[in-house]
Amino acid sequence: QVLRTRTFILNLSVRLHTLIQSVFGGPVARAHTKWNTMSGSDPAAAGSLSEEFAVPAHVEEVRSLMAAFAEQHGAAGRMVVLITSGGTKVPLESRTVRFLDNFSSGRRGASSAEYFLSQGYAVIFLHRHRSLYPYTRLYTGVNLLDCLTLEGAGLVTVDQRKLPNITKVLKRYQEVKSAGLLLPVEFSTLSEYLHLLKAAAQALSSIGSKAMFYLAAAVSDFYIPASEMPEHKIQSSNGPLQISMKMVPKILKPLVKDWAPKAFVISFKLETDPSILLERARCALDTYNHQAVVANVLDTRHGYVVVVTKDSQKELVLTDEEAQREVEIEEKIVQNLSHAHIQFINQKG
Ligand code: 9Z3
Repeated sequence: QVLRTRTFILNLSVRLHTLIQSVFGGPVARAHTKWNTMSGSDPAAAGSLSEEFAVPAHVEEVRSLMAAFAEQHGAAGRMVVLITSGGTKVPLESRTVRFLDNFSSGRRGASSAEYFLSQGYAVIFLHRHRSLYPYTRLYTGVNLLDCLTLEGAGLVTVDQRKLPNITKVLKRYQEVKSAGLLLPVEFSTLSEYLHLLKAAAQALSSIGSKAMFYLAAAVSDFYIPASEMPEHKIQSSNGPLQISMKMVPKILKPLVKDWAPKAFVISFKLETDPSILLERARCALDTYNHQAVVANVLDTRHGYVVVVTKDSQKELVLTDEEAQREVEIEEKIVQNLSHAHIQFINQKG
């Protein structure tokens, strides 16, 4: 199958880490990939995950952190949401110079995390390394050094006019951090994403219906198995590149059926052609049997989504007036879903 570049961005460069994220960002569980040599198992079977996809070296450590987080907040009567956010990276070479990326800035996941925290949830934020992060996302367009003045003798002052609402945002960020309500976990590659999501599902199984999965990450449907991947950088002197990719196993199936059968699970469906969106969303719901699909079109995702469930279809729209007041559609999505989650818990117990 020849690679179609329509839904991917071929990313040849490593993105720069923004200074502001390193200053404000909290401690993060970082995934380091250890490549195994793997071959020929059935990718459709979720049991074969470790055979086809390299296991991140510290998955067990992250699993324990997530399990302790879920237990602690579950015991305190809190609901816990696992948010996935950002795009997955699919390497083309083992010693990776080039990779395929799925489009996602991480804005939806990062802003949703803030609204879930406001609704009283504890949040596990499984996000792509260097994608947008709760609270710091509000300052991504700002060069931090332009906001600071060196006053001498180790004293630095901040120009608050250049960091809108910084006092309020910082206060909220520190409240969330000191209450231990946000657990950030990072992924970069598709393999890391798949293994960490499986570990999260197992870690959250102890709190049953109090767990929500909010799967906003943009996940590749295609990958190159490590056994078929060249070790070294592909040489352009060999002529034009043709890549054959395999289908990624549908992780939602075992997640809903085996790993977290009592949880409230929400997936996102992204299309560029609006005419097939709802049919694709319904198809996902029928296939995976989870609770809801949030359907969106790439160009209009900031102002319009449809929450599709087995027996309902709810359009969420930002009016011009709301957009002007900088209301975010994620506030409406989170309100809708947290309400549905409470009903779900009341029914299931
Ligand atoms: C989404 O559809 C998200 O809403 C976006 C958010 C990625 C569009 P941003 O991060 O964008 O705010 O820039 N996520 C799911 C995308 C996805 O990969 N879905 C798969 C599919 O549509 C699996 S259900 O087939």
